[in-house]
Amino acid sequence: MNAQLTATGRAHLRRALELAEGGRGRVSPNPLVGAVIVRGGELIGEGFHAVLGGLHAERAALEDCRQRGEDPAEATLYVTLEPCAHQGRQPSCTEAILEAGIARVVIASDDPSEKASGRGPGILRDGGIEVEFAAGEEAAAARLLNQPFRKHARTGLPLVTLKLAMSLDGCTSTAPGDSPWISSEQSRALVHRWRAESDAIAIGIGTALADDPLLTARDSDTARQPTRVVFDSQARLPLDSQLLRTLDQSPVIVVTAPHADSTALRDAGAEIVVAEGISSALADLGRRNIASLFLEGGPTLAAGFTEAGEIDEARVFIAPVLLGGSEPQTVNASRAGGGGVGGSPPHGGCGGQGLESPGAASRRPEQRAVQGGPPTPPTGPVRQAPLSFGVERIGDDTLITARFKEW
Ligand code: AOF
Ligand code: ZN
Repeated sequence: MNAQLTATGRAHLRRALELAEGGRGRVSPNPLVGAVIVRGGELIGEGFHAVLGGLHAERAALEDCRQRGEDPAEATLYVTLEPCAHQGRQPSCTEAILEAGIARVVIASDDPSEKASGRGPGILRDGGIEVEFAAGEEAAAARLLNQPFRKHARTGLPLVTLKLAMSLDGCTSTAPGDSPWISSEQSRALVHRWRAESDAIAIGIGTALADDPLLTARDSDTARQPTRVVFDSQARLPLDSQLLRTLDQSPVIVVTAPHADSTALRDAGAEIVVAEGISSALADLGRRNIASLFLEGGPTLAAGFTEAGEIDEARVFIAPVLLGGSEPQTVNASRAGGGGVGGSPPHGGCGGQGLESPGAASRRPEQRAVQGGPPTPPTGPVRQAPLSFGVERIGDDTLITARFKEW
């Protein structure tokens, strides 16, 4: 049942949502969850899921209650995700809620995973607890909080977020000899935070060859490094690349085509995913518990994912500079790069290969990049309108975020 909550009830849920943020970058593939316990209008306990394998939010809030010397009996529990009913890394939360004598549970979002999907709320109701699902803004915020978890639970695939930085004239890379950066320092800091919040970062082989990037998260708050993924159909990633030399920092997955000989890469310590295309690569990454994939590979990789219909979110920085140039240019991993699954050479995203013709670009990205000629004309619908989007200033840059799917 969807509840019409009072303003106070909604405020408690908003506090629970705020608490849930404390687990960002620390609990994947599990969800971000926050909970507060209220009795007689007074908040007597709060908690969140802080670390993968640690206490679930509900138990953390009950524990907080006890530490404050409060009794949760007859209280209301506000929680951002439906309580679990299974024994996993942690014991079931429904059991703890029943044992504590909680009278009412207000839930902001459902849990679409197979082991959940309403079981917990059902058990609570059977146990005589009043259970309500919130509607409206707080419910929407709770679902948005866990898009990677929700998509992974529903489809087995990671949530894909595309990141690009471009100049006012649509370039996604700078000329040789110029500073390699397009976006401002503040934007780059934000990108490092996003890397730290992602399970994996992907680039194409073109970028890997041109830039020899590290792809680690250099954010002071980084709890764990993302897995690095290279789409490299021919298994050309150099054995002395920075990626393979830093396997002690985080794993490297190389996605190759079925015919490629990846023995040397495997011997060097890379994990190999053999995939026919982007969708099958995503399915494999999902099976490895990668619930979020951050694309940093530039226009060609972006075009491949767009054509496959696999972009869930885009975050694009526009910097107030002109970069010019109509020739393919060198690329830097954190700004641009080439290489879909097919493994194309890098290009600069300018001179007819840039973002001004995304429809054409997404038709046959590999062929386009390999041939280097003008884009092939569109042969079908390619335009994807976002479900929602926002615009903000980051340093000197403009950041456009757009959501194409909601899970
Ligand atoms: C969490 N934190 O606060 C809640 C979760 O086996 P486990 O312990 O890893 O359980 C993970 C599942 O538990 C998760 O997929 C979700 O369905 C449910 N609820 N999980 O990690 C929490 N409330
Ligand atoms: Zn739980």
